[in-house]
Amino acid sequence: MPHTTQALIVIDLQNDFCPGGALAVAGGDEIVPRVNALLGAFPIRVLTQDWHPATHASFAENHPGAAPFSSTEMPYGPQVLWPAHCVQGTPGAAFHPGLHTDRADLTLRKGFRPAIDSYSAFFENDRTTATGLAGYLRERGATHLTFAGLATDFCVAWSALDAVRLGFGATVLMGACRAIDLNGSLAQARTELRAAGVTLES
Ligand code: VGL
Ligand code: ZN
Repeated sequence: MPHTTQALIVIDLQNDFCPGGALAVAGGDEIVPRVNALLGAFPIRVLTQDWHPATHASFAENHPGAAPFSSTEMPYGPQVLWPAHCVQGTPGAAFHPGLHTDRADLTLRKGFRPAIDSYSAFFENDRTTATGLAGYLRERGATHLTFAGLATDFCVAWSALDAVRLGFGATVLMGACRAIDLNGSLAQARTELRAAGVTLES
């Protein structure tokens, strides 16, 4: 039997994605106790942190006349325009105060390039700029990745899909995630995750 080394990847469990935040995900804060328990149970533990400059191209306010949650064309393809969120150094970009961040081995920041969004923890939305996480996990010997966090249908789904493309096994703990669900994005994400061979568990 080949040996499997498990890593937990907690996606963007930050104030702006929790109730009261700038891009609040319904029930986003409810997953904190479960994620804390998971952080105590995995040998490799990574947190990701959405980390945008105020000038970020994914913010509707940086596109005169554009409404939040509308879509635009970037040089790399379609991009949803979000309310400004997770601006570097602001309270909204901080992790939820109940999250046991001290248990993490690595915090990986993403989305810091002004012109490119980064939903996935592995590649930015141009699908070619790497974050470095794959190299970190390979050097630590990780072979199977378990995902939790926010939001199911954006950063969690894109990360899990990239994990499989990169040759890792991938599981999404749906009950340890919450979704934005923009125009059917949650149902679409479930379909794509299953088709790619990602295991969906509760
Ligand atoms: C996310 C939209 C914009 C996420 C991040 O963490 O799912 N969604 N930035
Ligand atoms: Zn973002």
